[in-house]
Amino acid sequence: MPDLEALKKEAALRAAALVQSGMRVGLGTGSTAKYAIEEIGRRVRAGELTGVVGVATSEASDKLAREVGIDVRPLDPQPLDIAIDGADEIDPALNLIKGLGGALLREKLTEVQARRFIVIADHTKLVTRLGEKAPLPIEIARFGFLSTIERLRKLKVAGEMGLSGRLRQPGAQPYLTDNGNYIFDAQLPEGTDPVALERQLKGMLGVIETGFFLGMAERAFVAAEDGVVEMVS
Ligand code: ABF
Repeated sequence: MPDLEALKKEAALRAAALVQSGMRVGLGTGSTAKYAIEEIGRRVRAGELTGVVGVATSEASDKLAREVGIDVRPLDPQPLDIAIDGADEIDPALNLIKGLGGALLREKLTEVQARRFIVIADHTKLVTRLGEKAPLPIEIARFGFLSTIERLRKLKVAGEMGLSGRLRQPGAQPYLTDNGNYIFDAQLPEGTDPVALERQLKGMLGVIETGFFLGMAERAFVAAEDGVVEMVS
Protein backbone atom coordinates (compact mmCIF):
# COMPACT_ATOMS: atom_id res chain seq x y z
CA MET A 1 0.00 0.00 0.00
CA PRO A 2 1.70 3.25 -1.09
CA ASP A 3 2.00 5.97 1.52
CA LEU A 4 0.07 8.76 -0.18
CA GLU A 5 0.84 11.20 2.62
CA ALA A 6 4.58 10.81 1.99
CA LEU A 7 4.01 11.40 -1.74
CA LYS A 8 1.91 14.51 -1.14
CA LYS A 9 4.59 15.88 1.15
CA GLU A 10 7.32 15.22 -1.41
CA ALA A 11 5.42 17.16 -4.08
CA ALA A 12 4.69 19.98 -1.64
CA LEU A 13 8.35 20.35 -0.65
CA ARG A 14 9.37 20.72 -4.29
CA ALA A 15 6.95 23.61 -4.73
CA ALA A 16 7.76 25.24 -1.39
CA ALA A 17 11.43 25.33 -2.47
CA LEU A 18 10.45 27.84 -5.17
CA VAL A 19 9.45 30.43 -2.57
CA GLN A 20 12.05 33.14 -2.04
CA SER A 21 12.43 36.04 0.40
CA GLY A 22 10.15 39.00 -0.26
CA MET A 23 7.62 36.97 -2.26
CA ARG A 24 3.86 37.30 -2.00
CA VAL A 25 2.59 33.72 -1.91
CA GLY A 26 -0.88 32.26 -2.47
CA LEU A 27 -1.42 29.52 0.09
CA GLY A 28 -3.65 26.66 -1.06
CA THR A 29 -6.08 24.50 0.83
CA GLY A 30 -6.29 20.77 1.51
CA SER A 31 -4.09 17.98 2.79
CA THR A 32 -1.34 18.48 0.16
CA ALA A 33 -1.24 22.28 0.41
CA LYS A 34 -0.96 21.89 4.18
CA TYR A 35 2.53 20.39 3.75
CA ALA A 36 3.59 23.36 1.59
CA ILE A 37 2.32 25.86 4.17
CA GLU A 38 4.13 24.01 6.95
CA GLU A 39 7.38 23.98 4.95
CA ILE A 40 7.17 27.69 4.08
CA GLY A 41 6.52 28.38 7.76
CA ARG A 42 9.50 26.26 8.75
CA ARG A 43 11.74 28.21 6.39
CA VAL A 44 10.40 31.53 7.74
CA ARG A 45 11.00 30.48 11.35
CA ALA A 46 14.50 29.27 10.46
CA GLY A 47 15.29 32.73 9.06
CA GLU A 48 15.84 31.24 5.62
CA LEU A 49 12.95 33.33 4.21
CA THR A 50 12.31 36.95 5.13
CA GLY A 51 9.60 39.37 4.07
CA VAL A 52 7.30 36.64 2.77
CA VAL A 53 3.61 37.55 2.73
CA GLY A 54 0.98 34.81 2.46
CA VAL A 55 -2.55 35.09 1.09
CA ALA A 56 -4.69 32.21 2.32
CA THR A 57 -7.38 30.53 0.23
CA SER A 58 -9.51 29.37 3.17
CA GLU A 59 -10.13 30.01 6.84
CA ALA A 60 -8.35 26.72 7.62
CA SER A 61 -5.21 27.66 5.66
CA ASP A 62 -5.28 31.16 7.16
CA LYS A 63 -5.24 29.64 10.65
CA LEU A 64 -2.51 27.12 9.82
CA ALA A 65 -0.32 29.72 8.11
CA ARG A 66 -0.48 32.05 11.12
CA GLU A 67 0.28 29.15 13.46
CA VAL A 68 3.44 28.27 11.53
CA GLY A 69 4.67 31.87 11.49
CA ILE A 70 3.68 33.20 8.06
CA ASP A 71 2.62 36.86 7.78
CA VAL A 72 -0.89 36.44 6.35
CA ARG A 73 -2.60 39.36 4.62
CA PRO A 74 -5.92 39.67 2.79
CA LEU A 75 -6.04 39.45 -1.00
CA ASP A 76 -5.51 42.88 -2.53
CA PRO A 77 -5.02 43.88 -6.18
CA GLN A 78 -1.23 43.44 -6.13
CA PRO A 79 -0.10 40.37 -8.05
CA LEU A 80 1.20 37.33 -6.21
CA ASP A 81 4.63 35.99 -7.17
CA ILE A 82 3.55 32.41 -6.77
CA ALA A 83 0.58 30.32 -5.59
CA ILE A 84 0.85 26.70 -4.50
CA ASP A 85 -2.20 24.47 -4.22
CA GLY A 86 -3.52 20.94 -4.58
CA ALA A 87 -6.10 19.70 -7.06
CA ASP A 88 -8.73 16.99 -7.38
CA GLU A 89 -8.02 16.20 -11.03
CA ILE A 90 -5.19 17.17 -13.37
CA ASP A 91 -5.45 16.56 -17.11
CA PRO A 92 -2.42 16.26 -19.44
CA ALA A 93 -2.64 19.98 -20.33
CA LEU A 94 -2.70 20.93 -16.63
CA ASN A 95 -6.35 21.88 -16.65
CA LEU A 96 -7.79 21.15 -13.23
CA ILE A 97 -10.85 20.31 -11.25
CA LYS A 98 -10.65 21.75 -7.75
CA GLY A 99 -13.08 22.35 -4.94
CA LEU A 100 -13.73 18.98 -3.33
CA GLY A 101 -12.25 20.72 -0.30
CA GLY A 102 -14.85 23.46 -0.71
CA ALA A 103 -12.41 26.38 -1.15
CA LEU A 104 -12.76 26.88 -4.92
CA LEU A 105 -13.92 30.51 -4.92
CA ARG A 106 -11.09 31.87 -2.77
CA GLU A 107 -8.63 29.58 -4.54
CA LYS A 108 -9.60 30.89 -7.96
CA LEU A 109 -9.64 34.54 -6.80
CA THR A 110 -6.15 34.11 -5.38
CA GLU A 111 -4.53 31.87 -8.00
CA VAL A 112 -5.66 33.93 -10.97
CA GLN A 113 -3.56 36.77 -9.55
CA ALA A 114 -0.40 34.69 -9.29
CA ARG A 115 2.41 35.06 -11.82
CA ARG A 116 3.13 31.37 -11.28
CA PHE A 117 0.48 28.88 -10.16
CA ILE A 118 2.06 25.60 -9.07
CA VAL A 119 -0.03 22.48 -8.50
CA ILE A 120 1.03 19.77 -6.06
CA ALA A 121 -0.49 16.32 -5.93
CA ASP A 122 0.04 12.60 -5.70
CA HIS A 123 -0.33 10.55 -8.88
CA THR A 124 -3.94 9.50 -8.11
CA LYS A 125 -5.06 12.96 -9.27
CA LEU A 126 -3.92 12.44 -12.88
CA VAL A 127 -6.74 11.86 -15.40
CA THR A 128 -7.04 11.78 -19.16
CA ARG A 129 -10.20 13.94 -19.12
CA LEU A 130 -11.68 16.23 -16.49
CA GLY A 131 -14.58 14.61 -14.70
CA GLU A 132 -13.18 11.10 -15.13
CA LYS A 133 -13.07 10.40 -11.40
CA ALA A 134 -14.21 13.50 -9.55
CA PRO A 135 -17.42 15.52 -9.76
CA LEU A 136 -17.22 19.18 -10.75
CA PRO A 137 -17.95 21.31 -7.67
CA ILE A 138 -20.15 24.31 -8.46
CA GLU A 139 -20.56 26.97 -5.75
CA ILE A 140 -24.12 28.31 -5.74
CA ALA A 141 -25.98 30.96 -3.76
CA ARG A 142 -27.99 29.70 -0.80
CA PHE A 143 -30.90 31.95 -1.65
CA GLY A 144 -33.03 30.13 -4.19
CA PHE A 145 -30.61 27.21 -4.36
CA LEU A 146 -33.35 24.77 -5.39
CA SER A 147 -34.16 26.99 -8.37
CA THR A 148 -30.48 27.16 -9.34
CA ILE A 149 -30.17 23.38 -9.06
CA GLU A 150 -33.24 23.03 -11.27
CA ARG A 151 -31.55 25.24 -13.88
CA LEU A 152 -28.36 23.15 -13.61
CA ARG A 153 -30.31 19.94 -14.07
CA LYS A 154 -31.75 21.31 -17.32
CA LEU A 155 -28.41 22.37 -18.78
CA LYS A 156 -27.52 20.59 -22.00
CA VAL A 157 -24.01 19.11 -21.67
CA ALA A 158 -22.24 16.93 -24.26
CA GLY A 159 -25.50 16.18 -26.04
CA GLU A 160 -27.20 14.98 -22.87
CA MET A 161 -30.17 16.76 -21.42
CA GLY A 162 -29.40 17.80 -17.90
CA LEU A 163 -26.40 17.94 -15.63
CA SER A 164 -26.74 15.24 -13.02
CA GLY A 165 -25.32 15.68 -9.56
CA ARG A 166 -26.26 16.50 -6.02
CA LEU A 167 -26.16 19.21 -3.43
CA ARG A 168 -23.18 18.55 -1.16
CA GLN A 169 -24.65 17.49 2.17
CA PRO A 170 -22.35 15.53 4.44
CA GLY A 171 -24.77 15.60 7.41
CA ALA A 172 -28.16 16.98 8.34
CA GLN A 173 -27.39 20.35 6.72
CA PRO A 174 -25.88 21.23 3.35
CA TYR A 175 -22.13 21.91 3.29
CA LEU A 176 -21.49 25.63 3.73
CA THR A 177 -18.45 27.25 2.10
CA ASP A 178 -16.30 29.90 3.82
CA ASN A 179 -18.33 32.38 1.78
CA GLY A 180 -21.69 31.17 3.09
CA ASN A 181 -22.71 29.40 -0.11
CA TYR A 182 -23.69 25.84 -1.04
CA ILE A 183 -21.98 23.43 -3.45
CA PHE A 184 -23.58 21.31 -6.18
CA ASP A 185 -21.30 18.42 -7.22
CA ALA A 186 -21.96 17.69 -10.89
CA GLN A 187 -21.12 14.50 -12.78
CA LEU A 188 -19.54 15.35 -16.13
CA PRO A 189 -20.57 13.09 -19.00
CA GLU A 190 -17.88 11.83 -21.35
CA GLY A 191 -17.37 14.32 -24.16
CA THR A 192 -17.89 17.37 -21.94
CA ASP A 193 -16.08 20.42 -23.30
CA PRO A 194 -14.79 22.13 -20.13
CA VAL A 195 -14.34 25.54 -21.81
CA ALA A 196 -17.90 25.56 -23.17
CA LEU A 197 -19.38 24.28 -19.92
CA GLU A 198 -17.46 26.84 -17.87
CA ARG A 199 -18.90 29.59 -20.08
CA GLN A 200 -22.44 28.23 -19.71
CA LEU A 201 -22.13 27.89 -15.95
CA LYS A 202 -20.64 31.34 -15.43
CA GLY A 203 -23.58 32.80 -17.31
CA MET A 204 -26.13 31.05 -15.13
CA LEU A 205 -28.08 32.89 -12.46
CA GLY A 206 -27.28 31.60 -8.97
CA VAL A 207 -23.93 30.08 -9.93
CA ILE A 208 -21.09 31.81 -8.11
CA GLU A 209 -18.05 29.85 -9.26
CA THR A 210 -17.01 26.51 -10.69
CA GLY A 211 -14.17 24.14 -9.84
CA PHE A 212 -12.75 24.30 -13.38
CA PHE A 213 -9.26 25.86 -13.30
CA LEU A 214 -8.53 25.99 -17.02
CA GLY A 215 -5.25 27.27 -18.44
CA MET A 216 -4.19 28.63 -15.05
CA ALA A 217 -1.47 26.26 -13.83
CA GLU A 218 2.12 26.83 -14.94
CA ARG A 219 3.43 23.53 -13.67
CA ALA A 220 2.60 20.59 -11.44
CA PHE A 221 4.73 18.47 -9.15
CA VAL A 222 3.11 15.05 -9.13
CA ALA A 223 4.53 12.42 -6.81
CA ALA A 224 4.55 8.67 -7.44
CA GLU A 225 6.49 5.90 -5.74
CA ASP A 226 9.40 6.29 -8.14
CA GLY A 227 9.74 10.04 -7.62
CA VAL A 228 8.24 13.42 -8.39
CA VAL A 229 7.35 14.19 -11.99
CA GLU A 230 7.32 17.82 -13.06
CA MET A 231 4.62 18.62 -15.63
CA VAL A 232 4.73 21.93 -17.48
CA SER A 233 1.80 23.50 -19.32
C1 ABF B 1 -7.78 22.11 -2.61
O1 ABF B 1 -7.72 20.94 -1.90
C2 ABF B 1 -8.92 21.94 -3.48
O2 ABF B 1 -9.10 22.71 -4.57
C3 ABF B 1 -8.97 20.51 -3.78
O3 ABF B 1 -10.33 20.28 -3.73
C4 ABF B 1 -8.29 19.88 -2.63
C5 ABF B 1 -7.26 18.84 -2.85
O4 ABF B 1 -7.04 18.35 -1.60
P1 ABF B 1 -6.01 17.25 -1.20
O5 ABF B 1 -4.67 17.81 -1.45
O6 ABF B 1 -6.33 17.06 0.25
O7 ABF B 1 -6.36 16.04 -2.02
O8 ABF B 1 -6.63 22.36 -3.28
